[in-house]
Amino acid sequence: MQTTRSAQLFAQARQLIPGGVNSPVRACRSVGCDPLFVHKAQGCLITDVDGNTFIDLVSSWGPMILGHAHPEVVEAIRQTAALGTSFGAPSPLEVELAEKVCAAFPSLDKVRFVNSGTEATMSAIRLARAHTGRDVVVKFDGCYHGHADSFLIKAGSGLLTLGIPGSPGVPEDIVKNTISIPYNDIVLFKKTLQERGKDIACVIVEPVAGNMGVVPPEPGFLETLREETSAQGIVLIFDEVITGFRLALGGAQERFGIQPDLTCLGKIIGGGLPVGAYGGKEALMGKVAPDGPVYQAGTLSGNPLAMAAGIAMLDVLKRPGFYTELEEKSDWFAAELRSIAQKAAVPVSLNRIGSMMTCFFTQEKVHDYTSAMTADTQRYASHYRNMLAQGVWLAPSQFEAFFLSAAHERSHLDKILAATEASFKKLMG
Ligand code: HOZ
Repeated sequence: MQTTRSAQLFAQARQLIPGGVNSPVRACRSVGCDPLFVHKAQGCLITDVDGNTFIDLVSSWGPMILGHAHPEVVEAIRQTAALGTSFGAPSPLEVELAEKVCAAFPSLDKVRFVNSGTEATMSAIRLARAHTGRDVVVKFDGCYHGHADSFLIKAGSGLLTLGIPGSPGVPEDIVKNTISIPYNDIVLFKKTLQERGKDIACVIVEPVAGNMGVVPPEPGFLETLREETSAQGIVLIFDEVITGFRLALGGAQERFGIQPDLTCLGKIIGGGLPVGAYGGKEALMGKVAPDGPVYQAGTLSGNPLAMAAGIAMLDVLKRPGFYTELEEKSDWFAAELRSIAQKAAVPVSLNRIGSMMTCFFTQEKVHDYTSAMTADTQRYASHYRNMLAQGVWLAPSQFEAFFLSAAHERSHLDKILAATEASFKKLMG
């Protein structure tokens, strides 16, 4: 594969941007490659600046559930851009998207739009602290809630990939106010709340973890979080930045039938443009400025282009049969992958829920951070390179999800499966 132009751009980028990238995992270090620079993407295909085209399983880390450059989304952006790209004042599109989001998520009376998932989660915990008058945040090992200080403790995503589950620069006082416990550990969770309940402002969780690879909640886990937090007046926050509009129109909370107090959204609601959101019932959201004292603001919040892209995307997602079709396709694909792994005798543990999945290179059932860490990252790196050479674009880390979209057709999936079979043979040969 010819990668000269990407290599030139990467050399230039490294002089100008830390690590040559604007988000660490993209540097591809854990898979032993240099990044390829993207020229364009259409449907489920992504083309680099050297003209190599790949079947994309990253889907921009989640948002592209319709595939890239979906005509309805692109048209909405085009028409909106002609009217102006930012006003710093309310516009009708914000109301329309807010209506759609609140209709899809019955736990939301109101929603505030921000610019990223990180902004959503950091604003949500501020609100939870103000509401309860308590400081402590409980999170789960390997979950990732963006890069605000409170969350960079035993965090997933890039921190897990780079082996730096904490970060210098986070004040000790913040670390003291964050408790991180193993995902899916109901016993320890209950004990933590018994011991520290009166200090705890909120429990924040990815209802399906997607940043240590995909790790679904075990039966009873989310139910326990809901029961125990309610009993102690603790705010339960679902970080549905990945799962919102991915696992169902109403996200993981619809799928599991559990309503949190606050929900954080991002990715899909912006149709591929930078958006985040947090929302909940009036009792909490009524405390956000200017209705209440909890301050949070942003020049580009509710940006018209992002709102228009989000509206267009949600309108497609609402069409009958969208999620059923995606589910059936994903189910079939995961079953094929499992059977290929079995035939090739590659020890893998495939976690899937809906259209998000991770193929962990381990024999162990992956149910938390510790079991995720048993994955053979070197083997994943070889697999990544094998797949790239065959035209398949995987996440450059063992500890991320891959996402199917409406644009992945049977022919694409067959090619991915054939490439996987060849890669697995090579790994075992
Ligand atoms: N934290 C993102 C994945 N969970 C990576 C974002 C990116 O590098 O674009």
